[in-house]
Amino acid sequence: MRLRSIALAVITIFAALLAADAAWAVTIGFAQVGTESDWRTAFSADMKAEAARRGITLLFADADNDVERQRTQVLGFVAAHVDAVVLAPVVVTGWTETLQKVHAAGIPVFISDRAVDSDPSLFVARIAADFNLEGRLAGAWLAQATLGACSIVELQGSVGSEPTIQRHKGFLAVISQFPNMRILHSVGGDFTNDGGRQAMEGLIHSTDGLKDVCAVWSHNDNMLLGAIAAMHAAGLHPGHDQLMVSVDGVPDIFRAMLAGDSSMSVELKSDIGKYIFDVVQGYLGGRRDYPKWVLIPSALHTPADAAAVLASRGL
Ligand code: GZL
Repeated sequence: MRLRSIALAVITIFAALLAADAAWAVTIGFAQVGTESDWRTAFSADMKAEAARRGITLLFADADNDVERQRTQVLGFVAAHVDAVVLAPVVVTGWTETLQKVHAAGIPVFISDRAVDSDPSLFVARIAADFNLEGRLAGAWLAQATLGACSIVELQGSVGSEPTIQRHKGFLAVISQFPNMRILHSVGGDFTNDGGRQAMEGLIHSTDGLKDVCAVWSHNDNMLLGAIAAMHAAGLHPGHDQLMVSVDGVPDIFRAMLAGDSSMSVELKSDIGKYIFDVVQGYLGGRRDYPKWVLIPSALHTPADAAAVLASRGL
């Protein structure tokens, strides 16, 4: 009996050491889009902090919004023999050959945040919010706020990225149900403050000071914050003469709400490292029942809860 107890104890300790070693020794390559927005910066910081909390060795690559560079960085992870690749792809297209090479190397790929149009067999799962829903929520909020009558200018994110494609589609799907709601002009702003400011400067010029424009719909907060600066510089009154609607829920958009410059933002959670690493480590530990899309929820915020949201974040 005593021998049996000793054997059981040795097996238990060995299993625990193996598990600890597996958790400690995991090396993950994370291919990030860039530093184009406050949301992106927050997402990167969360991934690094969560990896550190879990004892994961995180190889972090910033593509600076350049998909060619990002493809090279992903192949660099293969050469480094990482245990897994997490990819936040700059754009949707052009990933199949790269993902086939990662797959051939026997390294699992997890798509985070944005999306790829490659065969889903080339990645384990995508952990991301529903960008089409974000567009629909923004469209529905605007429809109820304007009783279904509003001429809109749209600030579009990076061309070819999943959030740009789906937020536009979702927004249009809702407002097209209202005969008196229309997008007058769509201008690209690449998800940055400067991009939004420059786009708005052009729109102010081409619409004679946003005459007849009832609302600005922006694919992210940073472009809207840039647009707000341009409108103030032109002596216009964002949030008063035009409703100002966007996505992300970054701290400065809640401050803009409290200043009366922003009307609504659909929050995109940036602290998603825990969800991503749960899936990655679960898969490396043997779990095989993950859905192809692990959905992250979105919430809608207005000036009514802006102060509470900032307080809840200790800001
Ligand atoms: C969406 C994310 C978008 C953010 C922008 O998940 O990819 O990219 O909405 C960021 O702020 O640039």
